[in-house]
Amino acid sequence: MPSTLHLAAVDLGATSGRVILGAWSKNRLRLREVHRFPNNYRELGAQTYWEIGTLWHEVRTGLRAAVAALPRGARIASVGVDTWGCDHVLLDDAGRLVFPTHAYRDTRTQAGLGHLNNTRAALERIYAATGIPAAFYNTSLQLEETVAACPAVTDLASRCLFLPDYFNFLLCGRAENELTIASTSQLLDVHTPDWSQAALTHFRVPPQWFTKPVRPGTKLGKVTSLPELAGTQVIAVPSHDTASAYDAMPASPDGSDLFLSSGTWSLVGFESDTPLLSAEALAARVANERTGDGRYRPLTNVVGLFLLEQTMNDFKARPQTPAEWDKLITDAEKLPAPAGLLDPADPAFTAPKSMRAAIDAQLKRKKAPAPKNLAGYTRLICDSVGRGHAGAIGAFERMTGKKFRRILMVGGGSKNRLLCQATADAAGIPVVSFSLEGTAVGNLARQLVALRAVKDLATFRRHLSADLEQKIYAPRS
Ligand code: LFR
Repeated sequence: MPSTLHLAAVDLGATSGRVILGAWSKNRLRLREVHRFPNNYRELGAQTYWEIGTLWHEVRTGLRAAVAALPRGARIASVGVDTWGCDHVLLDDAGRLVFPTHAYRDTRTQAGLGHLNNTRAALERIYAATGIPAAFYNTSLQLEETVAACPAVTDLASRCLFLPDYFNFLLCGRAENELTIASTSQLLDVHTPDWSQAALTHFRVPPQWFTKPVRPGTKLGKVTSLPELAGTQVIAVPSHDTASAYDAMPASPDGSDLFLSSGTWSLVGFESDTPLLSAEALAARVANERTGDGRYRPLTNVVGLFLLEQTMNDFKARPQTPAEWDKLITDAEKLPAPAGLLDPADPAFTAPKSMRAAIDAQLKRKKAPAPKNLAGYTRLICDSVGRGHAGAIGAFERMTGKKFRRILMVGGGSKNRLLCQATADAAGIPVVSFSLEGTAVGNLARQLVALRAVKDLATFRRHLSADLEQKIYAPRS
């Protein structure tokens, strides 16, 4: 094996995507972001879609940039792809797309969601079978709507691939469903690494659309579609971005850390050998998604920095540099605590035309004043999301009888000191934030283990924590 191993991580988020070149040498991982691009869903008539062709173009541009950034004579040993959860493509036998790729924020699942939520017995049965609560973005509800709205699709399509599965397929020609992304669908059996017949039947999803999921770490084959990467191995990583982010957490092995991956969504959870399937877990909307090693990651989705991202669009003012971000956060910190906080779970926040107007409407109902400027909204949003984090943590402590000692925070929000402090204050336990591209690091970590450059994930986490910068936010009473 060469003294430095070069690997590429393709990490696609709902608001931006990036390609990162990793260099592993002497038990240290160095990252270089070689390509970053904005991502957004697009409205066409009443529907919202992803621009799949654009995403694939950006993936290829990024991988070429990764090759161009290599030291002379070096090559990229492997590549892994992760994306947000739930979204998927439908293909025919020739690998052609036979249905447009909807974005999970499309409102088409609302009727199905309402129906599932109102049918107590079905809700409980599906939760017992899959460990996933009802949510508008679930693949189950999306496919149920697709088949109902367009029954002929069951003749046209022969295969359903989640987005990372599809990009792997475009890279190397092998079509597989990967376990962690499959576990976001509400169609996977919670007790086995295979599909739930009960859920597939309930949502009327043709079972032949899926194959038994492969485990993260599976080598899928060599890149065939990009001559610059000929010879590079495509590895199925924990291809759900949250699973990769959780893998990168330098957690203490005693299980006393709570994990928080903060981006568009705040994913609050922990690692566990067993799923949480009680009535309380269903009421608290705990999703038992899978970890990279096939265990469980009970977690709650709290609406996260999507609120701030969208509000910034309304103000047409987005900080561009770290100094501008610092100024916004400092201005927000100086303001008095908001009189009332937002309920981030308000369905009006799912995909509003104007987030500012949606926030103002909720405040009006609560008879609370609307902030005057972007700093005011930033303060309100960070304090509200922080309280949302604390609520999720409190529910986990009640359900498990565990007492978490630290909140480990990665992702874009871990750089936002207002949010970190608000979380520590509301939860009453310290937040440890890492300057870490968590998702890309987890993606690369699994490649290193698959290539046998690192023994296992625990070893990787040990190496990683040895050289990580961290910042601790103690709760203020
Ligand atoms: C985060 C994430 C969440 C998932 C949401 C929708 O990027 O993957 O884990 O619930 O997007 O798919």
